[in-house]
Amino acid sequence: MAVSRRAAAVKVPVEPAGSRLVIISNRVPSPRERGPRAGGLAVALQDAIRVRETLWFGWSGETAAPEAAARLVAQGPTTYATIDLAEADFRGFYRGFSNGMLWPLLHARVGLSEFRRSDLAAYMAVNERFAAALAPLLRADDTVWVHDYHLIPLGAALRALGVRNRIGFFLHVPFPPPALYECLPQGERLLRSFGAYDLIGLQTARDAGFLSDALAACGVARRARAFPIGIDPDDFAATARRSAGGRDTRRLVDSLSGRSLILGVDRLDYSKGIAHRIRGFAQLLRRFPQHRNEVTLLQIAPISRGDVPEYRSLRRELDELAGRVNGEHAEFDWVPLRYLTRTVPRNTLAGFHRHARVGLVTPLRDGMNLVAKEYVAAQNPEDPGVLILSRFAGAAERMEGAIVVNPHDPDEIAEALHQALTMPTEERLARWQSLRRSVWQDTAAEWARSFLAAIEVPREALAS
Ligand code: ADQ
Repeated sequence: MAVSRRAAAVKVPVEPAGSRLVIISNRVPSPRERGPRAGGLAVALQDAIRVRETLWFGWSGETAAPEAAARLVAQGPTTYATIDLAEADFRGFYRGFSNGMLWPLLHARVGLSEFRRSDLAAYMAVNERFAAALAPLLRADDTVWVHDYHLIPLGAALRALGVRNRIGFFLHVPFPPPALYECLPQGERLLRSFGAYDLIGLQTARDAGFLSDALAACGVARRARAFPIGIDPDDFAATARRSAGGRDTRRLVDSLSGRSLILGVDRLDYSKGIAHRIRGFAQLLRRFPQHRNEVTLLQIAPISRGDVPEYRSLRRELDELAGRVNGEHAEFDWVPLRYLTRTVPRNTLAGFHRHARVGLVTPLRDGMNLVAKEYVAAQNPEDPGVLILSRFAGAAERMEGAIVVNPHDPDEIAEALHQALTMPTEERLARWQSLRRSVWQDTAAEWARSFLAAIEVPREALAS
């Protein structure tokens, strides 16, 4: 592994086979994280970058007085290039505009969003800094692929520096209907910056439609297209099989004493609808008392963005709600809800998924939601569990076979849970077969392949 503080010092193959892929995401996994535990984008892109020379550029995750040039670390065919952010930039760009304004807005929670002109200025400035540090590293035939809401104006900032490469953009989170998007002050400025991209991808046809409408309304001649992200289902299924026989899953199973397991797995985020889910579960216990002392809901929700105020208040709300539900329903030999804010390793989770009779995935709004796909991949084909899925997860657009619910109605969640817990085997098998087809069709590898195939066409064929 070669480590260098300067671009010029890094050795790259003189004449690469084919053009290079350049990925830009807000966070670049640190060398320690780059492995089976990395999750997220690293997993989704692993097939694309395994065989192709790749430059992966982004924020190091560190706050420090920034240097102009990126730090480079080469690992196999991939070179990771990172820059630090100044503390003030981190606050304005990341905590402020990206996570305090854009995240809630794009998840249709305008009431939670907080706009400050200084945050928007930091957001634009950091995107310009990214562009200035990246541009000298680019080669003429690189394909550039920008990821997610932190970096919407990056393409335009690169163009302003004279970069003429193919540049694509993928938004991992939803896009709201134009009437909501309009709430964003200076929102047209961001929309116009989409005009710099040769290809714009979103998770679902519905979100692509909303963004295309917003772009058309402000005169940007670009249409967004749907590229549903997925997982590596064979890999996750194999991990689940292994892990289900391991020590942690056995301990979990023993502790349930024969009760059915309902499983929720999320980052602790208000978009995931965790409080609504717990209320739905409590409603199951009230309305369908035959399940009392027969089921356990295990909710695993490690803390994320703990320095953003809304996330701290969400945590307080969930602490109180979990205590109340257990106080009301627990018996001396049964605690209905197990609520963990600690992280559980991915491999262990895979075994838990396999054992869960019900996968309960009820976000209020979600770009895709990969947990739903992981739940399906982890099941035992002879005796699969049932997926309950919010209609507001992007995953619902192509996952027939789930019980689809509106998470705003606790009674609907309760009824779906009752249906799932009492579902005859043939129906469980038929639903899972249908879900399996979709998870094995819309994989991570296929997502990356189709996006890159759509952008790596002759210039004149690129959509305008
Ligand atoms: P996230 O909001 O992070 O991602 P999601 O798709 O549900 O959401 O999960 C991404 C990965 O994180 C999955 O591999 C999942 O297993 C893992 N994960 C989630 N909760 C976990 C937990 N408690 N412990 C360990 N691992 C956990 C964003 C968008 C999503 C979109 C993805 C990918 O918000 O809508 O599906 O990007 O594009």
